[in-house]
Amino acid sequence: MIPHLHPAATALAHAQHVVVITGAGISAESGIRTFRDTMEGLWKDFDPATLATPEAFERDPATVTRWYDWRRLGCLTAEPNPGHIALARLERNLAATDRHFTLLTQNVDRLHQKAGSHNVIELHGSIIQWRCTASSRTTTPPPEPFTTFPPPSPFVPSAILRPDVVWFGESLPESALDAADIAMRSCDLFCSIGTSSVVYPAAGFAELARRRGASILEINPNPTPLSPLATWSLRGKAGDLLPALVDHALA
Ligand code: BJW
Repeated sequence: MIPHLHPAATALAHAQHVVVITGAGISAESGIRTFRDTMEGLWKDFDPATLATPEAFERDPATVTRWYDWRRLGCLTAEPNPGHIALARLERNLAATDRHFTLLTQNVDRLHQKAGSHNVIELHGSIIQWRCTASSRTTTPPPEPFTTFPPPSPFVPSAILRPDVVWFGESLPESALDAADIAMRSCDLFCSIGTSSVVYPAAGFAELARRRGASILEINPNPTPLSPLATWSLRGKAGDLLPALVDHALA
């Protein structure tokens, strides 16, 4: 066992309601680029302000949908890594012992579901699903590249599709915010995994959980604004630390 895991693993072993929030870092080991890492972040080549806003989509829907289609195809072919799989295993084990587990994810890649997690709340939507700009109806396009940018809506003639994700300046789905709030009311251990903790409102959840009495565990190779508030900050990759932590807690 990695020695510094011990106190956090003990807390996990005794927790009654574990809430986990994940960010792009947990999918990095599945080959999906993160947003803000200095050397390899997705936005090293693409400016988020240019592409991840409703204004950008209105201005240049072709470029924005090309970028999202390229990422959609990458997510569809990616496989969950040991970090995703460890969280699915933790959920199954807690459920089997009448304890609670809630997974809040900022990721749009659906890899948690592919790994077998069930109680997943998608805070920033999903890139696998697309939405009609006129009717808001959603569809799951086939796993081939789009041939028209922006893709036409199958629901309303002359309308187009956009990715069913949350852009800057847009509200998070109300159902997701409500579910997150309810989970944080009874959570006694809050784990923040692979997120830079800079994008709100998700970045504020750990502080909220802490004020409600939960311990905070962070897993990230780098320090974040959350690190000083965390009860335990484990420095390393989610794909290494999560399986070891869950193994130890469930032993
Ligand atoms: C590893 C690793 C490994 C690497 N293992 N770890 C309060 C204060 C200030 C501003 C605001 C505020 N409230 C709202 C705002 C405005 C805005 C905001 O937060 N701005 C900040 C940037 C300042 N928020 C919003 O607009 C939100 N809407 C909203 O609040 O509506 C109401 C409102 C609007 C306007 C004003 C006020 C209220 C919406 C946010 C939507 C975010 N959308 C995106 C794009 C989704 C679609 C897409 O995929 O393209 O979501 S932005 C992008 O950032 C994406 C991510 O989910 C999100 C978070 O990024 P994440 O996951 O943390 O990734 P990275 O790359 O930042 O970090 C990766 C981490 O992994 C790093 O720390 C690495 O070290 C680590 N790592 N390898 C473990 N192997």
